[in-house]
Parts: sequence; C-alpha cells; structure tokens
Amino acid sequence: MITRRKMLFSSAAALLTGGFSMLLGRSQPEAVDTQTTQPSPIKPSTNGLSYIPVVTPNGSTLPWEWDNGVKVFHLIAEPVKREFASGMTVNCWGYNGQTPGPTIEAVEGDRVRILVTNKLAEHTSIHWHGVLLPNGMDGVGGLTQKQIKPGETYAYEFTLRQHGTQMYHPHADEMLQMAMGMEGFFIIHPKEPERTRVDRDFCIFLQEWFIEPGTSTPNPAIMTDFNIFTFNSRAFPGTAPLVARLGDRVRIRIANLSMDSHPIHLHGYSFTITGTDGGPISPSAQWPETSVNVPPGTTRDIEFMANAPGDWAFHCHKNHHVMNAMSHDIPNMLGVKQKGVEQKVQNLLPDYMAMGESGMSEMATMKMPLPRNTLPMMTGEGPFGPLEMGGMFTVLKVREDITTYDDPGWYQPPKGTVAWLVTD
Ligand SMILES: [Cu+2]
Repeated sequence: MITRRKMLFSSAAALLTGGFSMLLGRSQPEAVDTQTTQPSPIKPSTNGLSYIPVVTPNGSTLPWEWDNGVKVFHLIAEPVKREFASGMTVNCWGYNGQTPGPTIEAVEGDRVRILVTNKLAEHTSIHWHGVLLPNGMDGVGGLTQKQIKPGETYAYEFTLRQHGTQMYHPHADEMLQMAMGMEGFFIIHPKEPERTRVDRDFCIFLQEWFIEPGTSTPNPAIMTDFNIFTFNSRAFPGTAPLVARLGDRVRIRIANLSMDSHPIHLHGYSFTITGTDGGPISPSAQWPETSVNVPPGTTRDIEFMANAPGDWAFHCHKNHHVMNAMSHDIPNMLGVKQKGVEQKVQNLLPDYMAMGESGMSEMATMKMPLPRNTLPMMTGEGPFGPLEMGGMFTVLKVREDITTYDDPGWYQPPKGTVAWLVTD
C-alpha cells in the first residue's frame, strides 16, 4: 500500500524541488514545476543510470517510489479545473489535478507498476499508447480488462522493453474522456546513454476544445469546429516559453490526441524528426524540416542545436489554430465598403459593429467586452506591440550566458539586426 507521504519522500522529482512542506499539506501529489530547474540538471536514477529529465511546460512530472525493484506510480483520474490563460478557467477531466496528467518518466528495462484510481463519476480505463507490453496490461476497457468503476483502483505492471515518447489515455468513453483532457506523456529514456546528449528535453501535448464563450465546460460532441487550441492545455498567452541556452541541444516531443493533425512550425531553425511513438528514427532516415505534422494518435520528436539566439515563434501552422475563441460563421466583409452602414444596421441590431473591411488585425487592439470566461481571438503583448496570436503558440527563447532556465524576458537584438522602417 502506498501512502502519499511515502510516495512523496521517495520521489526523485519531489527531491528536485525540495518542496516537501509545500507538498505534504495538499490532498494531491503536487505539480513539480520542471520549467524552473537549473541548467542541464542531471537527475541520477536510482538504478544506477542517469538521464536528463524532460520538462513539461505548464505541467509536472509524476513522482514514484521503489517497491522491491519496481517503480511504482499512482495516477488518479478525476475532474480538474484548468486555467487555459488568465481570464479563462475550464472544467476539464485529467489526472492528479492536472491536464495533461503528470508526465511519467522511466528507463528502458525498468519494471513499472502504475496504480490507477478512478475518482470520476463514470468508469474509465487507461491505455499505455505505444508501450510494448503484455496484452492484459493494454488497458482497453471491455477487450483486455474490466472497466475501472468509480472508486476502484487497478494496478498495471510491466517491464519497459523500448525507449521513446509514448502516451497514456483512457480507452473508455473515449470520445468524451480525451476531449475533456485525459491524456499524458509516458517518456521512456534509453538504457544506454544517447549518442548525442540532449540538454533540453521538452514535451508538449496538443489538444483542441469547443467551449462556448461564457461557459466553462468543453462540449465533447463537437467533431470539427473547435474554438480553443492548446499546448499542454494552455492557450497563448498562457503558454510558458521554451528556454534554452545557446549551444544546448534541444528536443521537443509533441503528442496529439485531438481530432485534427497539427503542423507544428519552428522559426529560425532547421530541425530533424528523430522519433515517433513507434521508436527512434535511424539517423540515415532523418531529413531536415521546419514544420512537423503531428497526426492524431501519434507523437513526434524533433531535435536541433540551439545555435541562434533570439525569441523564435513555435506554433501550429493551421492559421485558425493560433487564435482563441471566435465564431467561424461570420460573413466575409473583406473589401466591403461599410461607411454609413454601421448606423443603419445598429437601428436593427444595436450590438452590430462594422469591421473586417480591411482585415481582422483590429481585433487585436479592440477593447471589446468579452463574454465571461473566454479569451480574445488575437492577443498577447510583445516588445514591439500586440502579437495578434492565441491558441497553439509559444516562444523558444535562446540566450547566451544564462544561468537558469527561468523566463529571461524579451530578446534584446544587437543593434542593426532588426527590420527597419523605410522613411525616404
Ligand atoms: Cu493545429
């Protein structure tokens, strides 16, 4: 039997922060914010191996304890409240108080036992996506096991025979439970040290939601017309930046359990796709890219050398996925002369606003009253003004001479390296 106290004290993840007193007072194993750890922290794993832990921006790593050579984890499926960005909190479902659930990290060869407690009002199950395991551990409710009823705890135990970027998610009432945010990373580090050491190892879960402006609960019946797009269940400007030191080798692991594919694009770099949830890609089979398409039900790892300082945009390249709540059934007013029309229409529709004639960017600066609990379509403030972004967007911040991976603020470009206004 695992006590929460035991679990926390034995947890290497908790040791990283030394935050025992903070952790013990809570009813849930608390998030360990790996974003603020020191540069290139090497966390010795207690079985004699070492690896650099992954960073889950806006998320955390799941603590474990040893039990006779078995690494024991505990996931609790439950409703969670998640702030997507300042001004919007959503009634989601997830694990251990979070969506995505805390990242599981283990090492190839480890024997793992994962206890899954169901605190939802309906049954669930948990599937270890891409993990090679005995059939009865595969977690498909009805097919390989009974559903986990509310209040029940099931144990899954298997030996890790691979390494790579895997996921966990329910295999029960799937359409609803994943749409509500039940998903998480399962990272398996290689047994042998990697050929090329990776200094910064991020993982980002993609999800999309339909949350009627003014409400707080995602509508899981929506099949195509989503209005909020998230990295680790946060929408820009709520997404944490990815901070790297000049010269770091960076890996970004991206997972997708949404209904759409997401071509994730990085500015300022050429990267290679080094792995999928099927395993590592041999170097001879890798090719350079600037965008990686991440289809539903897959993961993609990308790697690059952080050799260009700056603030580099990192975002989905589907243009509607880098904005927040909007209606998609609005009339197209681009190029339509609206002079004098606004007043006439307002006689019939008092709230009518003439806009869109020359483009939509005015949305970014307009101070329109928003419904309760939603996010402006385009928002975020940069060093040069409004960013006009939302959704699946964050910034890779590469800096020389940093001693922590805390947010270093905006990039100060060297003189003469910024596009200039031509005045004559
Ligand atoms: Cu997208």
